[in-house]
Amino acid sequence: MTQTVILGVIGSDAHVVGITILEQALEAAGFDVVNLGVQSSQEEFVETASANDAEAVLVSSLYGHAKQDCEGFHRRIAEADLDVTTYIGGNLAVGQDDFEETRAFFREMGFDRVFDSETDPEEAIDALMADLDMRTTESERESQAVSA
Ligand code: B12
Repeated sequence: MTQTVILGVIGSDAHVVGITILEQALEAAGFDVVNLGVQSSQEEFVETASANDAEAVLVSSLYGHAKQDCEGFHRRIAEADLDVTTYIGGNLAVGQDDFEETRAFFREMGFDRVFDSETDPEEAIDALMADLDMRTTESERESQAVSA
């Protein structure tokens, strides 16, 4: 079964190259990708994920305002009753930061994985395949338990 991934650049950010590369790599890996493009709002991510019954939401941010742009994002996801894996990646803080602090911040916010601007798309795809397979296995186990 094809797995659907929602991809976009959040907030007022207009850096398009990274998500274009990610979109192509994800499609080549067999994912069904809905690319929201740049300057996408939290509502657009959530509504599109819901409308497409997506398995994952991938947020990109380059211009340094990701912390502000993602505030309340996971609350909206919970309110929409979405069961999605969430990743964020790019240049997530202003200037030269300690990336481990940045990663911890976004993990605390609710993102399942946090990627820096050196990320090779294949790294994200490997992680996604592992995470989504794990989710499938868990739900398969649950339905087997129910029918047993
Ligand atoms: C090109 C560019 C622009 C172009 C964008 C053109 C366009 N439409 O795309 C223009 C000139 C418009 C621009 C504008 C600005 N820019 Co600019 N820009 C860049 C630049 C030079 C390259 C970005 C790029 O295309 N990289 C190539 C792609 C392939 O790499 P990438 O975007 O990093 O994406 C990869 C990874 O990050 C990762 N990734 C990204 N997202 C995600 C998401 C997930 C889930 C995952 C897994 C991985 C992932 O995978 C991608 C593929 O490998 C960078 C500097 C740099 N070297 O990165 C600055 C940079 C991003 N820009 C910066 C800034 C500050 C701005 C402006 C605010 C400047 C200003 N004062 O106006 C504006 C913002 C405008 C806006 N509204 O967004 C800063 C951000 C600083 C920060 N975060 O602290 C940077 C880092 C430059 C710098 N060193 O200061 N910019």
